[in-house]
Amino acid sequence: MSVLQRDPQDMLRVIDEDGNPVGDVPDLSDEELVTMYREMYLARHFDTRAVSLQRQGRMGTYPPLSGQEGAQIGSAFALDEEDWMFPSYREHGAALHRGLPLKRTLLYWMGHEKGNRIPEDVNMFPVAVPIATQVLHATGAGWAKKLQNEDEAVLCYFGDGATSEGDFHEGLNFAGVFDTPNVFFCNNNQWAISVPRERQTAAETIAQKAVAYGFEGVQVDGMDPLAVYAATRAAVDKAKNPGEGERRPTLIEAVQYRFGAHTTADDPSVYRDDDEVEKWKAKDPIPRLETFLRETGRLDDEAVEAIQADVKDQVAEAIKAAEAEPRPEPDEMFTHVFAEMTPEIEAQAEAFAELYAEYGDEGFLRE
Ligand SMILES: Cc1ncc(C[n+]2csc(CCOP(=O)(O)OP(=O)(O)O)c2C)c(N)n1
Ligand SMILES: [Mg+2]
Repeated sequence: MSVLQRDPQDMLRVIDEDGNPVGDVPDLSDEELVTMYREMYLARHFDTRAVSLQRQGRMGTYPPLSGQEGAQIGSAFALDEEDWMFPSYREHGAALHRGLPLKRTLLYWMGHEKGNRIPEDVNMFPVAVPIATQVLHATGAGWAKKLQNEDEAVLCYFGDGATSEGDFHEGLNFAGVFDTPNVFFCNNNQWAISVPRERQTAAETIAQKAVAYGFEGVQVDGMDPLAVYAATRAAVDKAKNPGEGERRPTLIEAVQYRFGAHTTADDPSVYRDDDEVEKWKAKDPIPRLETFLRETGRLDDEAVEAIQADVKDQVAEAIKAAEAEPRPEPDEMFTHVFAEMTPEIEAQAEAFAELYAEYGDEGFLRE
């Protein structure tokens, strides 16, 4: 039986909160499992450095991902190279697994337009800040792949808050009707800025919404990277090669928690208790996978130390390279919106140029 053929209320789990196996460990080599751990550790370290850069005034507003590494790396791991990924604004870990250089992610959040330029050989779309809009893009891409007879799956990330948008419903409904090769991956991190999960929907789970669209929905422990991998891999396989009578799309709800603020412009202490944060920190995906790997003889002190040292160097180098880029000119924000400027954007660029000539940086930076 496929891991997808389960009740949407029956959460899939492979390792428990202490790292003990409680389900079928997916068929990954020792090397792949250690790489998964390394990338999760890298995402966490990158995140810690990025928040600290913002606090030092060396970076713009940044959305932290700590707590969500298992969901991001576990799911990205399940994609084949030719598959496509549509991120929201928090998927720095998944993007790094896909091959987006860390420097690009840093540049984007430092305000460089070129940070949003995805290398030709990386099958992912740019960051989507307007909530849930990428769901429509992903469904459209999935439909295109099907019409072109391409054997490719399209995975789309979005949050729990995004499931209240019309775009979510339209994207999933269309995917069901047209049977597109999509994997809809909901990072249910319990909060949409200050709105808690229970104010988002009266439904018991987000996974069960798939039933209304006519395809499978599965709830998975999003802080268990192996469960996330297993569910996503099954969904990717089904998207490309459905069994008799099966629909291609799947909705995965990965239940997890954002440890930090929504973005560096947010103060979560005004809307949630430390007790809640502590409760979820006990489920941290990184020590959990580490324990499993150590206890099954795949990782030891020496290997962990080597990974940690290597990751620190890699992130430090990316920061150095990003900071070495000349500051972007403010008018660059108009240049890359479309391949060619529309008349409206041209008018905005001209108005900006006049104001800039008159007031300079001072005029724009003044409080
Ligand atoms: C269409 C739209 N409405 C409102 C916002 C403002 N906004 C930014 S993030 C956010 C909350 C999103 O929560 P969720 O979907 O749970 O994702 P998370 O940030 O938790 O990863 C909102 C309302 C936006 N970016 N786009
Ligand atoms: Mg959320």
